[in-house]
Amino acid sequence: MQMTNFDSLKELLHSSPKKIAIIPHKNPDGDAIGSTLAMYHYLTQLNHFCNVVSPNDFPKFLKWMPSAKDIVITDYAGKRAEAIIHQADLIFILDFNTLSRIDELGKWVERSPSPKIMIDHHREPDTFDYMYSDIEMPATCQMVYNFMEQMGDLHLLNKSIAECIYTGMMTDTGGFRFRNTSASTHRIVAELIDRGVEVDKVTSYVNDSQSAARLKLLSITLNNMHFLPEYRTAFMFLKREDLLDNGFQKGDTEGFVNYGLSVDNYVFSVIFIEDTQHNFIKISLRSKGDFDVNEFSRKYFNGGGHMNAAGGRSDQSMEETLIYFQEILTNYQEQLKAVTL
Ligand SMILES: [Mn+2]
Repeated sequence: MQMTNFDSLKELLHSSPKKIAIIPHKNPDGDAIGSTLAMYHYLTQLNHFCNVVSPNDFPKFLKWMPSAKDIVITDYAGKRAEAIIHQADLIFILDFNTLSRIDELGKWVERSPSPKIMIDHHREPDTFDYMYSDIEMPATCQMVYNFMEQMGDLHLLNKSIAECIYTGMMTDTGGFRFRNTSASTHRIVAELIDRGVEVDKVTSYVNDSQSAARLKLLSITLNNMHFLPEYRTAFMFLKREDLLDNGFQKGDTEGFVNYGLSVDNYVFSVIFIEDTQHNFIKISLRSKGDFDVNEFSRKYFNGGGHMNAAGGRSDQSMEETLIYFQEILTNYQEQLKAVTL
């Protein structure tokens, strides 16, 4: 376990009540909301005054989570968010590792003299007062469990915490299917079920609350899918007018990119989505095996992430971007062919 300074943090958390701000990354996903709410329910039991402060809103399929309605959303309540950060004695940063990922919230955090605790599984973290960084971990939620264990507080893991941790572990591992799903992932899940998680209920809340808009957009995306068997690659795209015509809301296209990896023997999938407000294209990249999309995206699309999941962007038009992508791909034919599954 790569934790730094955690003995002094243990003392800090078990002394007098403190005001604590807990922050997920922008456009929070299941792991970001799951880990921050789990931490919230844990630290509240230690008698601290906690607030989860998100840079912006989060998708509907996470709104059922215990205390999700109490999350302070900076986009809607900037003054309140700023006051919470300003008054916080401790600041938790979960599921991200650089303050540039939370916009203006990051500036307020930077200005705060209070200790910052980062727990995250992404690469190349900035430096914080307390850090638990491990890129082998499938989800920050799994790290929150380890953190509670390290703090000697697993007896406080109640049903609410278990549901939050389970949600993050399930969503970040694609339903316990990705490579980083480990034996310890399943051991922890077993423990979470013992603490009251109803697997069918959580799965249904997360997966069966899709909007009609999302399914319409999915059908357009699949229609726009291009198959490149010689590269074992699929790519797809969504244009701004398709998004707007179908009542797109944030989060609606989450996970679409994974369909490209469901093609037999394919190892690389990319989706290009025009932003609805600004002139750029958001790119999501997924791979199987040892094809490193983090490196690919860093090199060509100003992004990054993990070995098998990364994001990026393009400031060119959709047509130019798709041509550019297919040109780059020609340099990777051998490498893509060689990926073993
Ligand atoms: Mn995560």
